[in-house]
Amino acid sequence: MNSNRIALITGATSGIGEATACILAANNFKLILAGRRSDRLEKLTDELCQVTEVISLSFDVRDRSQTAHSIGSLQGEWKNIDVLVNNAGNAHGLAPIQTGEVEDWDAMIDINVKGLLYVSKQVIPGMIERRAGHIINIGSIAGKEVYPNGNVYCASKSAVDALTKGMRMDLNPFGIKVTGIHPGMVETEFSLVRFKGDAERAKAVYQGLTPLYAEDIADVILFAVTRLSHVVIADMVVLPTAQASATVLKREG
Ligand code: NDP
Ligand code: 8X3
Repeated sequence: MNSNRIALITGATSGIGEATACILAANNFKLILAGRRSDRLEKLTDELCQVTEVISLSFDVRDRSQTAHSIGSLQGEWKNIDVLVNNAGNAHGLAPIQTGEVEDWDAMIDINVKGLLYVSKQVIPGMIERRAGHIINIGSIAGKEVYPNGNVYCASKSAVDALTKGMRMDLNPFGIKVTGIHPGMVETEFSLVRFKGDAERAKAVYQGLTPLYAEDIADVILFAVTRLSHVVIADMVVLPTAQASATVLKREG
């Protein structure tokens, strides 16, 4: 079922994307790794080449023509993407709407929403032609619930949730599976990016509780992409045990 399928993973240079690359490689997927940081892409490609066939594409999902050019440059069998993991994304800032930075808003809408659309636009036609494929969109608990100061990030992930449902409907005639995976708190570079490199503030997010780790979400992604062909995991919210909702957390100490 999972032998030699080709998966394109965006945001493969760290966190959930990198962990997903590792687990899919170990499960016989061939990989196309994407992200902006080419040094990390090269390093991961070298590592995973020992396990499976891997190529990488370095592009910024905010740039529509770069995205089209990069994915359009795939040759031969690499054009036949079976699984697309739309994972690239981040939060930028955590501020009330009245003081939020417009640059942060642009980044979140451009990467989390428009970037996901630009990548999907390149991959969907081949899936339609082959009447097969699986798109995994990484949303967030923030797309299911709004929390104070989360405003635009929550809106961007709410858009991912809506797009996931819309894709599932529109691609239904072609036998294409669409899955939304919505993690709660996962300890990655996410908070470091959100707080613009402030390591102390980022560390405090996970203080006093056991968060999810990138491998936990990768595990769920593997589960979703290895169901039988008549089964689609439509939607999953995955939280650490210490988290009951976007705002209810059990911290020790
Ligand atoms: P990381 O910061 O570790 O990873 C983010 C990835 O996105 C990086 O590989 C980065 O690669 C890529 N990326 C960011 N901007 C761009 C861009 N403009 N073009 C191309 N790639 C880009 O965070 P996570 O692994 O935690 O995040 C992965 C996804 O999971 C995101 O969509 C995030 O919103 C979501 N999520 C995370 C949660 C968490 O608590 N960590 C919870 C819920 C959802 P590069 O910089 O090399 O381009
Ligand atoms: C990341 C989880 O709660 O920080 O999407 O928004 S949260």
